[in-house]
Amino acid sequence: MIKPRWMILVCFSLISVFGTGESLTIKSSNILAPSSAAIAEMNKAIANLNATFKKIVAQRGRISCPCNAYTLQACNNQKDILNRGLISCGSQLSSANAQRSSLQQQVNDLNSQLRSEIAQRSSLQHEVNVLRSQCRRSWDGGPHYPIGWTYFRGSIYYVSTTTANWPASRNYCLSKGADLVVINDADENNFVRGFNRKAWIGLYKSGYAWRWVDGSILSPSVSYWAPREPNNLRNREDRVELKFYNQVRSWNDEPWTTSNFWICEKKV
Ligand code: MAN
Ligand code: CA
Repeated sequence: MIKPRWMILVCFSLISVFGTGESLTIKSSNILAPSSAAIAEMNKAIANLNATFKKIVAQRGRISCPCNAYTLQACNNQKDILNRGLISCGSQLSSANAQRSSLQQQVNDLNSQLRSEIAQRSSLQHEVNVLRSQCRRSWDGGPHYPIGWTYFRGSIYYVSTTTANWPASRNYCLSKGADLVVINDADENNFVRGFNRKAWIGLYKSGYAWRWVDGSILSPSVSYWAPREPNNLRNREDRVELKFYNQVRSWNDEPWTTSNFWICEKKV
């Protein structure tokens, strides 16, 4: 029979060591979705530790205390083992909890980074949409020209990729609703020189005058003959080519039969 005095003594010391037997509690309510896999792992580990803690507490509860002078030492030994188990379990729990808080912090940081990146992406998407609609507007509303034709000051221009005599060149332009280029001023002359081709222009001999294909007579103040041109070599030069395209005074008279590149102009 156990004497009540021993019973009280043993139970008192167990309670003083283990407290009232409450296990550590883990708060899991503040984990935000989406929680990372790492946090899920941590929660599992913490749940395991909690279970172990409870198991030890339950074990402690099952210690009967048939304590008498002979069994007290054994009882104390068991109590010490459980005590150490609880201490180690508790410290593992608190380190696991700390680790989980740090992971939670990382998840929070990543979440806020994600939110800011989502916001940034939607603002960029908006910018893309604005630019797209601007492009579409200018494409739909703005003029668009056939490939190979270049816009300059109210006309589009085409420089050939093959060569032909003057009338064949002109026919090509006419077939495109254009004509050989009529050069009205220095800027236009400079523009066509920029094609860097020895090419037919829309200027021809008409009686004693030089006439443009639009019917106008060449104005001496807007002519860009090369030095010593037109020279009507062998008395058979009746058409005009842009010959020295590297210099402002670039024109030369040539026989119509010469094979040249050519430049068309079409008003738009
Ligand atoms: C060639 C032809 C002529 C031109 C002279 C200039 O003979 O292109 O039309 O006048 O060169 O040297
Ligand atoms: Ca000449």
